[in-house]
Amino acid sequence: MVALARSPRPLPPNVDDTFADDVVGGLQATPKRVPAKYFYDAEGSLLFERITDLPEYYPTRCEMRILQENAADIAKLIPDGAALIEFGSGSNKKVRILLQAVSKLGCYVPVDICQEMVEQEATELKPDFPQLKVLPVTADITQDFVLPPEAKAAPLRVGFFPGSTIGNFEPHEAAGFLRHAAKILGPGARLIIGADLIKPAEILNAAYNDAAGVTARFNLNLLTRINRELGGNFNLDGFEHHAFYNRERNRVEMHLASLKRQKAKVAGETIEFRAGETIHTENSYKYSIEKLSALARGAGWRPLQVWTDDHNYFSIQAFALTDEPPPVRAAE
Ligand code: AVI
Repeated sequence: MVALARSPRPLPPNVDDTFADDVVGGLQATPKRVPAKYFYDAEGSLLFERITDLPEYYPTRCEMRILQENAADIAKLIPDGAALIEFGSGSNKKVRILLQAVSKLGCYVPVDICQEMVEQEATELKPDFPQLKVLPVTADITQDFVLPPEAKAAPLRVGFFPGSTIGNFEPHEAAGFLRHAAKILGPGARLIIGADLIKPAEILNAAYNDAAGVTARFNLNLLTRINRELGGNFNLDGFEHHAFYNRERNRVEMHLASLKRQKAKVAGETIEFRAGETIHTENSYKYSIEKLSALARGAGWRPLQVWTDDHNYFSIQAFALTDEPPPVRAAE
């Protein structure tokens, strides 16, 4: 993403400057783009929850089924007294399956950028897991953050990163995240990752172009958010949701395509669109088991075990930190 000097733009009060810089910088770049993390305002988070229930969107159902069918096996990787750290925890429905299967967890640390969400989900676990020490942390999982002392003092830390969120990183960012997780979790750590697998294009195209149009609303909500928070004037009728599987790069791309030649103002800047020009809003990479293993190995993780569903649509992959330090890489 282009780093922009902070400009004295006429923004509505309380505007988040990073959001403004990322959006304006992305819309002034060629091709135009906006980082996918900005989908998740309150409305975007609700729409994403609806996506996870859509008949065409298989990942959540497949991952839940893999967790349910293999919970006892997966729980064996989480020894007594261990701290379970969930990266980007969001809703607690997946971790509940693990929590029911582990016997004596030291503590559970959900980490999420949204303080309200992470605290509310932690509170909701209380009635069902009264003995469990839940220590929520509000942090951006891609940045350094400090674990609570109980988690640091635990004999072992196990990371949990479900949902195939790793697929929304560029591959070099995914490798960077795996190295960063190794540093946060420390010696002897284990990591359990949910990752979507490569599969026929028809299934992927349907999953991101649902008949009810919820994914289209999720994508277009980004423009609504920009209009509201950055004083934008996008005409939502002038843009259309486009999603397709890019076979060469093993990723589903989401775009917002301009239906005509038009202009929009964002944070005081005028952005021009050609007819058919798109804003690239998301990549969702699909991995083979081997490719993710190779990425993890490069970050210092040794593959331990893999679980998949009957169709091989989705995978849960477990890794352990090797003793050798991860290879040093140039800054990403
Ligand atoms: C959150 N993430 C893993 C979803 C995905 O499938 O890449 C986001 C999403 N975008 C459109 N539908 C769902």
